[in-house]
Amino acid sequence: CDDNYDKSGYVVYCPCMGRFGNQADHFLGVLAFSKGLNRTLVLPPWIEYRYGEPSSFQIPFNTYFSIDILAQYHRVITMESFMEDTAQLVWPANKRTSFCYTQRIGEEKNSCNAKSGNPFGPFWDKFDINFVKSEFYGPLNYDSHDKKMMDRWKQIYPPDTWPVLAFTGAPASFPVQRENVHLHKYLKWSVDITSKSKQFIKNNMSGGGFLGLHLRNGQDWVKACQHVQDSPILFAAPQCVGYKNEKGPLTASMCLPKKTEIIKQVKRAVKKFNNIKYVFVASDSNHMIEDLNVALKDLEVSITRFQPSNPHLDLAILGQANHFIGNCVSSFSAFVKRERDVKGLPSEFWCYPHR
Ligand code: GFB
Repeated sequence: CDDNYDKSGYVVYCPCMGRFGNQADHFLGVLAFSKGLNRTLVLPPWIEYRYGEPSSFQIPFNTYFSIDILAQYHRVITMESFMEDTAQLVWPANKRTSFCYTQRIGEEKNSCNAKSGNPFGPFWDKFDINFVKSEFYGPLNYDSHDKKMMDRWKQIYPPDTWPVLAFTGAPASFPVQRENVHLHKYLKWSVDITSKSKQFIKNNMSGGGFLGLHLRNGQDWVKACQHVQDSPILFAAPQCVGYKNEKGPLTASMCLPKKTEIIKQVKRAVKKFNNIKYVFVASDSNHMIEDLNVALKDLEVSITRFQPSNPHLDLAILGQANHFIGNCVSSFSAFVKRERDVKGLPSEFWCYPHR
């Protein structure tokens, strides 16, 4: 029926920056922003990159997360449903404006160039979306905890004239704003991810507790960690050192711990939690299985990993560990830490706090 849409409007966006951890940080901000504007949030697919593939892939939001739980916090709809059922009513093809803070470099002058480059183009193309206009929303910002700011958005872009605000990139900060961290409690794994992760734990780690490790150590990370000295709040580092670096400093070992540091910290954790019978290792590159086997042989623990590599199952398994050691700087680790905080499970970080 023609009336079956949200008169308070919608927020649409492309999660166009970074990989899963970055997109998840942004997501919590956009959730808060949509609530602040009282607009339905259109849940975008997650954007993924596969080794050797030039383009990006879009994975429906609910492949990984339960929508029912999110709906307990705020009105949401998947991008697939929105485009199929609602867009023709509220967002006809000749009314599609892209929002950006200020113009973006691309083919057109004075434009958001919302579809220039990867993943921008493939994202909107997936839904056959083209934009007829750009709207620069600067100097407005997306701090949903600033009520005056939210009121300005509502005044300048009222939903009857602007039923859909479609953002070129996530209207949210990275890393996630401190005030929005708690929203992670509405991000629950889908039935599929939950049951696969539980099955793995049952098949491979039954009869004892397990320690979860996140080892972020691929070449991109080695390079990124070279910036630690000039960037005291690099990526997700505020989760350890504070948003103003008040709990600093950020050290090279926190970003890329040495093998000796890893082994020392793992041994200490296994001894401290005396129910640990397994060590589960997640990594983008080197799982250090052999090193850990040798180093932990007297502690009677088995070391395991998920194969073939699956980031979401790694995350879901780490979220259920009896104890977790993660990386201060990685937003992938930050995801696990937030989920564990929601559940009241303990976590620590490589080489932090400084001893
Ligand atoms: O998630 P993410 O934004 O975290 O990006 P960071 C890292 C990606 O690497 C993940 C893979 O999305 C995964 O695809 N990855 C990392 C892993 N750790 C694991 C793991 O334990 N298991 C598996 N299976 N995959 C930042 C980027 O990464 O790294 C920044 O987001 C930038 O944009 C920087 O590129 C260098 O915050 O760790």
